Amino acid sequence: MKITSAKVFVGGPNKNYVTLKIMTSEGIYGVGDATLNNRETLPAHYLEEYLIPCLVGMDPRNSEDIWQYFYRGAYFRRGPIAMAAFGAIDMALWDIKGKIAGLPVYQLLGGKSRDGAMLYAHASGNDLEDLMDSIAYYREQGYQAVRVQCGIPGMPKGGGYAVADKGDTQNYITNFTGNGPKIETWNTDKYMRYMPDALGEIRDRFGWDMKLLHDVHHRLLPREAAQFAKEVEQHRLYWLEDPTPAEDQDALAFIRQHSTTPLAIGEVFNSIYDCNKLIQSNLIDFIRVSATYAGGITSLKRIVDLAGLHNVQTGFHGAPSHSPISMAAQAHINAWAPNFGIQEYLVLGTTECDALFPSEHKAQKGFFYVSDAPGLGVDFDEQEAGRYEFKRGYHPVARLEDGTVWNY
Ligand code: KDG
Ligand code: MG
Repeated sequence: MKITSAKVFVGGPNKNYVTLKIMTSEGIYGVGDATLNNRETLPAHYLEEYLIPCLVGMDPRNSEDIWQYFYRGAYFRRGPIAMAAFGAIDMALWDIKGKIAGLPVYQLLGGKSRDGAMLYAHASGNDLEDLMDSIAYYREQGYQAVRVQCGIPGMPKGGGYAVADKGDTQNYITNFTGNGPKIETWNTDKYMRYMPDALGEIRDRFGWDMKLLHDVHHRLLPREAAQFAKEVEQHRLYWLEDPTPAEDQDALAFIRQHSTTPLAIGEVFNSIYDCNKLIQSNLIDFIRVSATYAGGITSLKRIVDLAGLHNVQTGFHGAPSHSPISMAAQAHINAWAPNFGIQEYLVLGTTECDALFPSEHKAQKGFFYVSDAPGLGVDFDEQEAGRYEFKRGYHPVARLEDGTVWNY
């Protein structure tokens, strides 16, 4: 069995999804996702110009060897562009492997450890009341876990940390204004004064059964994050996400010394080496990597196994920054992983997205039920893809009130 050709498509409903399709001599094909949010053309070019020419003629069943060949062969290792490109190839090869075996990918990983995987939704609002309505809406839909973000009084409305993620599309294309990204203003003092009590009010309104998650989006300094984590301990968050920028991993040790609020990190990580120290030193509780940015199923499974050794649970990234193919790859790992925690969920469910990526996977009442179709269980409709073209988009950039650039 040989790989005969591969194609890359860029585009989608309100998102530039980067989709790889690998064809084989037996007529079986596999699909993978290389959507690097707001830098989408880069993994697409990497695939087209460097990787696909090497792939043609390889045996698609040797997914581990192919992963190592590209990872070590690049010489310059890691990085989100390369890892997204390798990730797409790896997902497509697992898809092919499952189709050859006639089995869903979770069976190749070790079978099911659970029926449905718990999801969390993004509840958000321009102010606290608006956020309360959003939480109530998701609770009515059956969700038992929500990420809660709201606008902060005295800060401009629509801050990315609060509401850019509202809705199902997370349409970063609209953040493109004139020559570049939208600018958002951030004020740590106002946030620190407001948010802990707001979390308390949410807890009072919705009780202890609702799992509450909160994402600081890398905005605090270590001492501020430690103080925040200590103050919100009483509200028993399911997790506090990205309290500080993850490059400074020692900051997590400092936060840990002051609080037992569970910490979730890793949506910007792209390899096991980014997670290694945090996991082995028990500095985090949830690992937030994704199949796309962290190099596919082969690489993600290694991270999950390492995490399991140290009682760290999974909480994979699931914003629509990457496509339903990546979500499907994660769904198979979620079905199997003994240390599964929770899955972020916003991707599937829009009519256009479902038409582009048809699948039998189901999100129902706050749980994700993986399809039993062979392979990843998600397809890619090339004809439908013809409706879309690449549109440049940016993440917003955050600045303090005096103009200083801050962490988005
Ligand atoms: O591309 C960046 C987004 O995926 C990110 O802003 C979403 O923080 C995020 C989250 O937790 O989903
Ligand atoms: Mg996040």
